[in-house]
Amino acid sequence: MLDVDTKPEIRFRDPALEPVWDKVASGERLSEAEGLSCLDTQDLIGLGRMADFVARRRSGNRVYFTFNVHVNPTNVCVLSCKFCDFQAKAGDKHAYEFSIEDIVGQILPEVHEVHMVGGHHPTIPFEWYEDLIRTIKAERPSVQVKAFTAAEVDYFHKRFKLSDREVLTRLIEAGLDSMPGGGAEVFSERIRRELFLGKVGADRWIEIHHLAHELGLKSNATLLYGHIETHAERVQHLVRLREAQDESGGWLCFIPLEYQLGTTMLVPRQASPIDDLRTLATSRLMLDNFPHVKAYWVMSGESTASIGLNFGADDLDGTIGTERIAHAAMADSPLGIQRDQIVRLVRSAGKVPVERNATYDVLKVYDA
Ligand code: V47
Repeated sequence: MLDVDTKPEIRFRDPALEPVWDKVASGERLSEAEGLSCLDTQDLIGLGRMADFVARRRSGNRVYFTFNVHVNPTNVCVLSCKFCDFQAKAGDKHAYEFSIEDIVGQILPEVHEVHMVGGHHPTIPFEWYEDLIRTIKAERPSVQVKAFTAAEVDYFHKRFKLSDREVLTRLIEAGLDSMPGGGAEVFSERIRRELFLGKVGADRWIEIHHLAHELGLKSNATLLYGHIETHAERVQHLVRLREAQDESGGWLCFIPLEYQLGTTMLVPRQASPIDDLRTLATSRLMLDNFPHVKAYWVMSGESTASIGLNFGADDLDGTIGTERIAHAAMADSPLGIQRDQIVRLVRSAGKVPVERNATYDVLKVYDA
């Protein structure tokens, strides 16, 4: 185990990582150029040891997960993001809309978190979403609701002509507990124009999260990588998030999402496990003000995610139930996994599994 009080010796194959390590060990903030050195390095082991050091300095030996369920109320969406296989247009054969009853039926009473995001539906009224949260909270009182990305909040604002504050306040009054990190994609105007025109850009995404933080919600943040973005754009995304977190302190966890090719095929090949690990480790090193970094097993696969627990990640998301977004894009991970399997993955990385809820209250520590 690394001793986090003294600076352990790391023999780097890449000399560009030496000055990075000096700064990391003394708790100094890395520059954009240093972030790029991390993402570009061939010295995966050296990079991983630094990121693991930082993760241990923050979380000790602990790796967090939750007993949760992902629910996607509808895939009907007015947008046509070029990376998304999940969306459908009304009338498509694969279009669906769950009723509130269907959704509550998907939530086992004993789960701790429901993660709920969906398409930008053209006709569902705002009151339906309020009703949905209220009903979940009434029928599943011990479940925390982590729902609606900043992109959905922006859509509600435009479609229902409500201020962001009104949208968020009404959702909070209905019982919303926290916000997921989706919809951030890549904070690059070039990529937004090319891949997700019509959806929030960086400024709006951050503005909505900042307002949520002001209203007392905690939230997460994501980066969709492994498509047409450059390494420089990935690092710029991290720098922008770090600056935003300096202002509000309301983000709990950062999740790099590996683009799944599905039928959208923006690039010929999926990101490699090495790229996944480099992205995870660089995120941990750059985001010095984010409490947690998640290895999202659904998109990277279980094997890479479990190795990621030694490359800076201290969170594995959760059991998930039935995942639909990545699996619409043909992810080859299972739809959901058992608690036992998560505990096994964490232990095999030499760490201690800790069960949490959406806001990171500790529910159970799985001591040996
Ligand atoms: O915003 C869409 C992404 C996101 C694809 O907050 C795709 O704890 C890969 O944000 N390949 C939704 N990704 C998922 C998400 C998330 C997941 C887990 C945990 C949390 C959290 C948030 O999925 C979207 C978009 O960026 N997405 N299509 C695709 N083909």
